[in-house]
Amino acid sequence: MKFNKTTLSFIFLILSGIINAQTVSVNCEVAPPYYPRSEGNNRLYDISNCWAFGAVTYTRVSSQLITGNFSMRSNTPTSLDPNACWVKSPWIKPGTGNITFKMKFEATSAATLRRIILTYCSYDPASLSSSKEGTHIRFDSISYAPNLPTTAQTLSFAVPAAIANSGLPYKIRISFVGTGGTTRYNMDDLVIPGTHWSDPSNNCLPLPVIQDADSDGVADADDAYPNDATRAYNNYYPAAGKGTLMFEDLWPTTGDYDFNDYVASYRYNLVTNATNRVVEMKLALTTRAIGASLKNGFGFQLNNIEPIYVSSVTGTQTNNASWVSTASNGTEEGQDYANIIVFDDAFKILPSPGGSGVNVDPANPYATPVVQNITITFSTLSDLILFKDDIIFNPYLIVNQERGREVHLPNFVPSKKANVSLFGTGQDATNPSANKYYKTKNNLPWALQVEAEIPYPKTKIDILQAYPNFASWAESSGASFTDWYQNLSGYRDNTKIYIEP
Ligand SMILES: [Ca+2]
Ligand SMILES: [Ca+2]
Ligand SMILES: [Ca+2]
Ligand SMILES: [Ca+2]
Repeated sequence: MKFNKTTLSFIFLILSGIINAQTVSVNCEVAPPYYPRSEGNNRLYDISNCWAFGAVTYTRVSSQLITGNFSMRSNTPTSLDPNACWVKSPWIKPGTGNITFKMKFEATSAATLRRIILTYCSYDPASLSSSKEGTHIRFDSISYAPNLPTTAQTLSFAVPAAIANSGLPYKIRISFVGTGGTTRYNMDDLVIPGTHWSDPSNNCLPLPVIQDADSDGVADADDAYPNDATRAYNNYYPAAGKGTLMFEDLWPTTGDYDFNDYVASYRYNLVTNATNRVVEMKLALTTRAIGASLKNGFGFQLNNIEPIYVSSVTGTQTNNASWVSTASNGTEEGQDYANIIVFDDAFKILPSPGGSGVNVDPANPYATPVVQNITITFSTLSDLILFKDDIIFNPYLIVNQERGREVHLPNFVPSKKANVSLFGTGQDATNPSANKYYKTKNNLPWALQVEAEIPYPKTKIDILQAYPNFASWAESSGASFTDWYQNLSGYRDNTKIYIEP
């Protein structure tokens, strides 16, 4: 199809039709069920739908009709007071566009002034009146003097921007005022863009209003991002507070087993939209201690999530390390699943203030922990949908700039770049066919993830001494002493733990 101005305006008309499909209207023609049509009954029907009339009646006198068999007719206006003679809409959630109606005068007469005044009012639950109307605010008018047209014409007034698409209920009042002479108004076919929001079964008060500023379908009260239609909820891990990650870097040998070669606090937030789709992962990683002489990197894999799901990554600091190759979307090149290398060398994140290591020996100066905020933005393509349960956070240490030497949490799979020939060497008893990874034959791990912010052993102190119940917990594969890390009597040896100031 070749687009020209006509087709474009035609398409625009269709679109505006869709956007403003809803209208609230009155044409005076309908009577309540089981009642014959008459001036009174038809008006009663419209009142039952929450229209209101002040000194305006229905008429079927042919000289007074505009369309159909019935029209509205005003009293003789005697003042310019807009509170005397009017038609008032039900509560409406106004859309955009024009309020239109047809009108004419019953006679033309000199030395008169006639004026139509449009006002709106908001819903005021604190109002003492039973209608709960706020103050009426004038937004438009049209005056006739000295000539009063006696043939029907269509008047059109824009819905004020202050109330259009606000999501809140308003009433529109059209007042018929004037001075001099006896000429009355006839009106018909009033149409207001918007949605009927009055409840006839509740005194015509507004239906409950659910505020949803960004129209994403999640009420403002439940929406963590009330002005962002692409985001709705935060989902934190851990749900409250921070967790702790601790690594031993001499894998596949157990080394001094002090679990402080890299220590970080973490919390991540999976930001989901109104349909519970994950749009973003925001990881706050706080490097607290480096009890290592090796220069270790850190990264994580999102298990089973292919790199194509990721559109961008920010907040990493890999300092152009030669072993880090990053694709344009921020994930590591050459991986089957999304891997994010957070840093290449922990000492570049938290430099040593003196002495060996950082924050593991009370004799050395303390370095204030450093927070890194990593944001992964996921693709918005419709065939790449992730829900929060799809995200499996698989953090790992990369030992001493050797890309293949990965140290993972117990029973977490290695990335594609891990050197699997190290499995089964030293004390490692990894057995992929039994889904056993990164554990000794006694099930002791080289990495820990705890859903609480806990202290770690001082340098060269075995965690089995600092946390006396750790061995029972690990060797039972987590069956006993699930609370081994708690600060309970007999659970920690505080002389063996590094106390952060
Ligand atoms: Ca009519
Ligand atoms: Ca919302
Ligand atoms: Ca939102
Ligand atoms: Ca160690």
